[in-house]
Amino acid sequence: MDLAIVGLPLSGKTTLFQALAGPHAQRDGGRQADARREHVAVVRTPDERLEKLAALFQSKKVTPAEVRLHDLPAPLERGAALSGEAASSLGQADAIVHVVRAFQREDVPHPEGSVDPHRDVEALNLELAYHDLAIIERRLEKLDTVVRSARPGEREAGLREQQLLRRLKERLEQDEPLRGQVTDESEMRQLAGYGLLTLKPVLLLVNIDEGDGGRTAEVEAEFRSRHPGPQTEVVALCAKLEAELAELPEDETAAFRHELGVADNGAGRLLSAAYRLLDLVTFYTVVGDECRAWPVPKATTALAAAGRIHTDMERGFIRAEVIPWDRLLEQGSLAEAKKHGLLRTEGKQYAVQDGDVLHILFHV
Ligand SMILES: Nc1nc2c(ncn2[C@@H]2O[C@H](COP(=O)(O)OP(=O)(O)OP(=O)(O)O)[C@@H](O)[C@H]2O)c(=O)[nH]1
Ligand SMILES: [Mg+2]
Repeated sequence: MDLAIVGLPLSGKTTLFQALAGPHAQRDGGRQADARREHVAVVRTPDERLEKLAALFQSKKVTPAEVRLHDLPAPLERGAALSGEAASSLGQADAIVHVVRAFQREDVPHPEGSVDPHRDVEALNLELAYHDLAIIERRLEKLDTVVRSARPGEREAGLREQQLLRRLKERLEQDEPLRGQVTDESEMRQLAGYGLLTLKPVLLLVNIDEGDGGRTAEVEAEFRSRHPGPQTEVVALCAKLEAELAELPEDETAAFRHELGVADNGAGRLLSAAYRLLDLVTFYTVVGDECRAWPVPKATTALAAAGRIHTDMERGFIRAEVIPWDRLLEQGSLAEAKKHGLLRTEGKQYAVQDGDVLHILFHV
């Protein structure tokens, strides 16, 4: 999964990036980070289920699901187009993490002169919408020529695309993002290569004050009602605090969180929200001495899941043995689960459920 972090200048993007990726993430190969360039880090998804399974099987290798995070430079000034590099990286992301500043801090001046997160959400949304509008307008211009010079059989497709793009253009002109506007799968495929940013699921990350850790639920509810929309999630956390906690040894952080009144792990909450946003489920495999987590889209079949693991498994698929992770933990071993008839046998079309432990039987 690729998540691109965007936001207005000084909203806390890099701080969030460091909170998620750890304190060393930004020092690409020891060189001091350049704030005007993109930085990428691979983050291991915290996963309690995986850890418990690994402990049960005494796995030597534990492989969690990975998320690639992209810290993108903010546009240089209000209304300036995104840099080509940032736009292309955003265009390839699975979801956008939109960081908005809600923290007060005298020594970090807000570029607009005051802290007003709702205004800032709209400002960045507008910028992304302009970006999409420009893409659509360029494409429509090209299509005009294509349709005029097309042979009769090919004209149809061009006209259909024209219709679709005109509909989307209208939405953008009304300041509406494209998210949720395209439900037809073939239309979605048609648009896939265009890098339309407001079409992507978005996670609104409200960067709150250190002292507001106890108010996260309230802040999230407020932003959800002020910025509703399909494929939108809201998470409130204090990026600076989370970045500081990420530097501490893990066994010390729980006590600190308790003391500060910030209950859960902010990075974990953000990543869970991203999984929900993208409608992903996670299945597990235990093979040899490796225990591994695999995120896949909801409704993925056992056959496709096998293909994720290895193409040979998909080609030679015979059947899958399946058990929910917590059932397996209760039973203590696969043999015990089998004895009690809890290890189910499923075929190619079985829709993999969140938390399933899969054992794929296949021939090569
Ligand atoms: N008090 C407080 N300060 C924060 C928080 N998040 C970020 N900051 C501070 O705000 C300043 C800017 O943070 P950055 O993470 O560099 O912001 P950015 O969005 O990456 O900035 P640009 O890349 O320059 O656009 C830094 O001094 C941070 O320490 C927060 O949650 N609370
Ligand atoms: Mg930055």
